[in-house]
Amino acid sequence: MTSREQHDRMANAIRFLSMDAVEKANSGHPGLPMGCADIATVLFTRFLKYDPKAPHWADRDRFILSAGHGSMLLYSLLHLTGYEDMTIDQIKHFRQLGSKTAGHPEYGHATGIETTTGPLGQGLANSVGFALGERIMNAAFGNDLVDHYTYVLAGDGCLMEGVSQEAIALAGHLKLNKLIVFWDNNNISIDGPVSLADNTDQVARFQASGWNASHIDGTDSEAIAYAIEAARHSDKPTMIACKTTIGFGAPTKAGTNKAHGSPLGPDEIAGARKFFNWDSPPFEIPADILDAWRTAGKAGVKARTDWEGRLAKADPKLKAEFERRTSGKLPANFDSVIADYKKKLSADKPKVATRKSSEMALEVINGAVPETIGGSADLTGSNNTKTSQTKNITPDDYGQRYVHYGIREHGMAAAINGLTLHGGLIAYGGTFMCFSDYARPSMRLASLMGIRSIFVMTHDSIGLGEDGPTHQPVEHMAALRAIPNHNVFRPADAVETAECWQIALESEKTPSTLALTRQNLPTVRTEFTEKNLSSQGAYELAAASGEAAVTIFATGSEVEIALGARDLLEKHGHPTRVVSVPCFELFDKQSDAYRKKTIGDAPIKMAIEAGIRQGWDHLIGSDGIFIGMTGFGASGTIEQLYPHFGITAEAAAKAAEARLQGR
Ligand SMILES: Cc1ncc(C[n+]2csc(CCOP(=O)(O)OP(=O)(O)O)c2C)c(N)n1
Repeated sequence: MTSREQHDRMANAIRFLSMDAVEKANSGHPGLPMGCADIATVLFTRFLKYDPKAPHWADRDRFILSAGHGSMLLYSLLHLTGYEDMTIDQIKHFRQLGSKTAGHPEYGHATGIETTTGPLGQGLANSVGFALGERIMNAAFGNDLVDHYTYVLAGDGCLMEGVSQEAIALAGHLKLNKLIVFWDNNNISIDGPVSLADNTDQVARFQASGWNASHIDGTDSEAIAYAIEAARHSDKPTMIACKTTIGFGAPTKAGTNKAHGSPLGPDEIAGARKFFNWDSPPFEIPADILDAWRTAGKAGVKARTDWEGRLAKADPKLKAEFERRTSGKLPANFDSVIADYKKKLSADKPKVATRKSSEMALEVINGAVPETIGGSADLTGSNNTKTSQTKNITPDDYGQRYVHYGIREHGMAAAINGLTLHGGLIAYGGTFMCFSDYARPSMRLASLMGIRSIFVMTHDSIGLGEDGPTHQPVEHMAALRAIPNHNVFRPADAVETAECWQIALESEKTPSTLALTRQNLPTVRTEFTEKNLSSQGAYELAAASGEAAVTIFATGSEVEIALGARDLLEKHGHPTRVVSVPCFELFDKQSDAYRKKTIGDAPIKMAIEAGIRQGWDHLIGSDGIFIGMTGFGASGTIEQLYPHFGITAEAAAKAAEARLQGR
């Protein structure tokens, strides 16, 4: 049992590492680590199940620093508890180029960082996915293999962000009782006191969303321990409102916004050294305190080795499946399942919307890949995200595979990231493409983290018809393509849809968005190919009858229009080829030779996509012809809208011919 004095000195080690690292970097946020050091010390020395020597241990408790600006709190903990890659040198190089100690915690930089945080609210919203993932994996593999908590430290900023409401409502609804959130209740944000902008009774708010919530003194180690103990035995998620002081110990800046986000300066730091009676120089931890921390960091070894013993003794099939799923590898027969399915599609030639093609592909995928977890933000029937295998996950049955996320696109995307990061699961969720804007902050983070989150975005153009311009994406393809490391797919038919799903599932380090139509489309890939042609990003779908005068590039629903335009142009004696472009990002990754060959050297290059032109010039050149949208859409039938906006085979052929004649 740690004495109060020992606890205090251990907490002070966090405080000094943090304030000294910020000082050396001449940038960063000392206030949060200084205020929350007691909470972190109690958690990491008395409750958290972890082993720094086995940081990827599947059944570890997760700790998520949602208030990512307080990154030095996490880095200090990782160093003190003995994570090998978090050396004192890394701490000294806080925020420097090439260090693991980035300004905000970044997933993949150092072990022990469970998710990237910094955009406030994201970590809290991810944690719903982590906690749900734990319950789903527990239902699949039992208490012996999966039984852990998800702890979160969130600040005022996290709780003010809208996504937090989506997250806490979902967690409360799903009764994720192993989710425990500490709120750093310090009444300070950047502009000053929180009361400048907010007077919410946070405890009442969480309680109203189905949580346990109570106030404690966030510097009282016994109160913290008592609250955690109670939370661990609760049948609801728990929020512990911890009264703290930002920059605790800094003589004049404590309790003020001056301690939030800039170095404290030598005088304040000297004052803090006096206040805490801490005479070690910067980056030196007294040997007995470092020892105590390292001992705490070893406390989980027994739990980890016991767990390994249970895994070794588990039924061999269960063990193999657990290991496969947590390694992120797909079942061995996955590729052949998709190839067989593609063969069938090329023979059947269905004429269905790609959202329906997606459902058909998912029916096959969900049958072969038991770790997929589907969902939708209240548009299940429109997004076609549910299949025969995916029944509803409820608080009484986590052993199912479908999440009704409610009308919470942002919360859904963040939870998908959390499910993905938890491990053992492949999560996808749907909404209307236009509302990808509502999910975008989490989609961007999926890309930054390099994880396999999958976003299903249906109703991908004016083709959705009468719902009108509020619902018609126009700039969304361009906007999503602008996110680095994000595969944005717009498949043209059922075969391409199956191929795009295959790539999405196989892309372990890149999230995917599938842009899917509401309107029916013919099968254009009528000849079976074993090879996944969509994986090249773009490929020649129809060759010209002679030396090509025109190349038409198109995506999704406009591939049919491109083929129609080709027919007209060929009839008029202009050899024309059509290139289907299901994914810009993947095409950009092809060899120069392949790109050159696919773009070709036809004198007229044209692109057809029912969205804005932005991004297309790199295929058609700035003098290429673009058939698409130049502004918002309109309400009307699909039969009216395409001609109204000039997106037809006739209009495309006419534009090409006009250009040919002008030559
Ligand atoms: C989405 C988002 N908006 C704005 C910011 C910039 N920002 C960083 S910290 C912060 C204030 C947070 O206040 P609080 O959570 O109370 O943290 P504390 O001051 O207690 O450290 C803001 C606005 C951000 N990181 N993320």
